[in-house]
Amino acid sequence: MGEQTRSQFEFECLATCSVTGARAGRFFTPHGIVDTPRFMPVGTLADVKGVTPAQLADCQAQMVLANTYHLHLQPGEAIVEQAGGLHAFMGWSGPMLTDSGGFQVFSLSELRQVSERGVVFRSPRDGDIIDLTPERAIAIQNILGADVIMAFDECPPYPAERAAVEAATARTYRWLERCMTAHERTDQALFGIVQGGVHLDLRTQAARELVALDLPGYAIGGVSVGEPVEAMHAIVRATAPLLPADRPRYLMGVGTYREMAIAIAAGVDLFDCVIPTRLGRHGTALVRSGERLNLKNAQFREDFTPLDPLCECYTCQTFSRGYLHHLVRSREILAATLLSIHNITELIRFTRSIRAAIFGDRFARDFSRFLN
Ligand code: PRF
Ligand code: ZN
Repeated sequence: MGEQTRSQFEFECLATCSVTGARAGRFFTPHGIVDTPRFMPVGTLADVKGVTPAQLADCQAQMVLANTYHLHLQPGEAIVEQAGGLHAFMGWSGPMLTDSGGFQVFSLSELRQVSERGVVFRSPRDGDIIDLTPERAIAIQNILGADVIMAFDECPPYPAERAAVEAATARTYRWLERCMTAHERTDQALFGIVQGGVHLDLRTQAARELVALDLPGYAIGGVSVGEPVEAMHAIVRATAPLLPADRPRYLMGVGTYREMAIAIAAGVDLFDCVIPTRLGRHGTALVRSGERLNLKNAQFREDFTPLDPLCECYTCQTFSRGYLHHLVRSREILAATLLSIHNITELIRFTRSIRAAIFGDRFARDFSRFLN
């Protein structure tokens, strides 16, 4: 990786916890700074479902995700390129990250054939045969133009035979080498992904091999695929500390309070998850107690207090639980928007409050209920 690219994607550690491995930092990208730890909302199809970019900014979102798999199927990267790239296409001028499609092919498509070359599958949209290789996944992400692009990986299912996990992990490494060779843009950072299933020795080995490749950032993949949460905690605790302290660490697809707090304690900086928007579309609000409020419930009909009286989001500043109950019951699309705005704000608030606690060196104490 060239000097120019490295300096464009600097990760600066500003404070560390004296008890855990938690750190507060800043990640520089060509489209702005990400203050870490931070939750990143998911905008699969170049939109965070039901939420405009202006609303996302109000939620304190800094970095937003999109998906290679979905955008390749619809509308296709050529359209995004014609629009001037993903930022211009979707109207988000801040930092962006695209996932490679590796995980989505394995979780969403049928009739897939995996070989050393890549993955061949049938488009769930129109039945077309689609061929995704490490080279192709990088070429598409180079065209989309996000600040951070992800390596094309093989995420083994859970449970799986150890031998199968070993093979997927080794293949993920070989695919990463091909991704690095294919990657052409110096204004995009390619992150490697540690696989290895629930096997800590495979995780350790994969992390060591990836670190030797000197990438600008690293992700822990292959978690939250059905394994017990304790297994995920063990994976994160064993893997994160092996990744370079001067690069961002990203735990893919995780966005629950306890799992984020534990991962931050292990030294993770970035998270993404569809939880806030998916729950929002289903009439559910996340609140800081950890409870999930089902707004459909009759108990909220005459409750004219905000979802969370302490929350600074537009929804809580403007509307009552009773009004949200009415919108959910009436199946109004505004319900999804307002609940998604609140839920995204809430998960970002959680990571921001941890960041503030790290600066005050009170993270281990103030968040001990999540860590023990
Ligand atoms: N790989 C990729 N994207 C992902 C994952 C992965 O393992 C996960 C695992 N939960 C979420 N998103 N490329
Ligand atoms: Zn709110």
